[in-house]
Amino acid sequence: MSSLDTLAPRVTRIVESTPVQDIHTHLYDPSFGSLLLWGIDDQLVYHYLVSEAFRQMDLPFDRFWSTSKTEQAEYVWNALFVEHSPVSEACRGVLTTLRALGLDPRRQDLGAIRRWYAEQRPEAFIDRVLQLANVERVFMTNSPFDDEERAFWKARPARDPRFEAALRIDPLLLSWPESAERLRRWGYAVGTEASEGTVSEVRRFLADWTRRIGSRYCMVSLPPTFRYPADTATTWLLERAVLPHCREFGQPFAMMMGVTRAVNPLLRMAGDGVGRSDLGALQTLCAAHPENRFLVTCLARENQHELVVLARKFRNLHPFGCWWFTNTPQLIEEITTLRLELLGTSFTPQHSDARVLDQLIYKWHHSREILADCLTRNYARLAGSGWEVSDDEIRRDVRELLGGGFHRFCGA
Ligand code: FIX
Ligand code: ZN
Repeated sequence: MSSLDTLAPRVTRIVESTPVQDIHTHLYDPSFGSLLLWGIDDQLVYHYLVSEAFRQMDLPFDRFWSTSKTEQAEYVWNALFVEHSPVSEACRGVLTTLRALGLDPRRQDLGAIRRWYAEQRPEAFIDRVLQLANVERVFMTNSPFDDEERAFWKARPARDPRFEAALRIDPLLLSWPESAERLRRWGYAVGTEASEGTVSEVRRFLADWTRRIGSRYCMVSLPPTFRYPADTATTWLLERAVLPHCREFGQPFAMMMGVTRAVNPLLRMAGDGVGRSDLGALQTLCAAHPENRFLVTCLARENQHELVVLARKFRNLHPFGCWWFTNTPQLIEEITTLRLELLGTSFTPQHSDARVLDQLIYKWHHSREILADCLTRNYARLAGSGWEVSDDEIRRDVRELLGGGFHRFCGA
């Protein structure tokens, strides 16, 4: 048998056994207690599923929101798993997760699954999930503007080294006058205009939080209307505070581009939508700030090709992940193939965006399967040109894609 006949299983084995650094999630260090979500009900009320469930239910929005989490989970379960086949990616995710945990929703009803979860000890469960997902490190999304989270940080929690911090600053960049007010309340002497004093106080705020939480990078999500440069607070805050801050701390700035918040506010967190971003803004940022490094993901499928082409032009740009509405098998395959063909291995194909610990299992199981397929296809083409890859070379490439490249880009 030639090594080509065994290529697919070799690649699959290596992709499955290589631990991943999950570079963007909404999970929390276990010491944050109730902020770290896990269990069947939290999986079922995941906003991806809630928006799908509403399409199948007549229930008024406020009736749904007025019920407890347990009842909401039952509504979702009935609408998406009992009354219809759970074919969507988010539904299948719940099934992949349960199966990996040894549960069978075809035989065990929701009550039985809940009873199984009630018997799990959190510490052991966290270890088990990380092991099943083969996740080595989880990057959190940490917002000083979130009152609940801020209170935890102020209490100086003992940290779990598997959970890394990342500083989220959407309100700072996107709702400046209101955020200025909050910064003032927290003891930072900022005005609303771009004076020297205000800029240096915003930098002090960023530095304080970066140190307090041990943040590894700074990040924002941006609407499709984002323009740069523009006559906006976002532009001067970026140029004079955020980008200099990232340079001072030697950290990348992550931009998640293309989300329109609250397209349907009745859906609450499930109500955000997508729009095509102006990547001319990103091009200008990369060109004008060569000393800064930009980690970028785009929500719109229509932006993916342009993002990859820009990354060929600017080595201070590192594309990452198949974000949210692009985190579906067909699009992951398309985007990952596009990136491999135009960037080689110099990108990070996926992040999980998990909000519930258990989701790490399905997000990584599904993504690893597709990554292995894409790599196998590319390596087979290489073999056709006379270059057969060795296991060591595959291992090196996969390590790079599952976190090594990200670390180097971060300057670690
Ligand atoms: O802005 C973000 O980080 C998004 O990932 C979230 O806002 C979004 O709700 C989400 O969970 C997407 O996967
Ligand atoms: Zn996210």
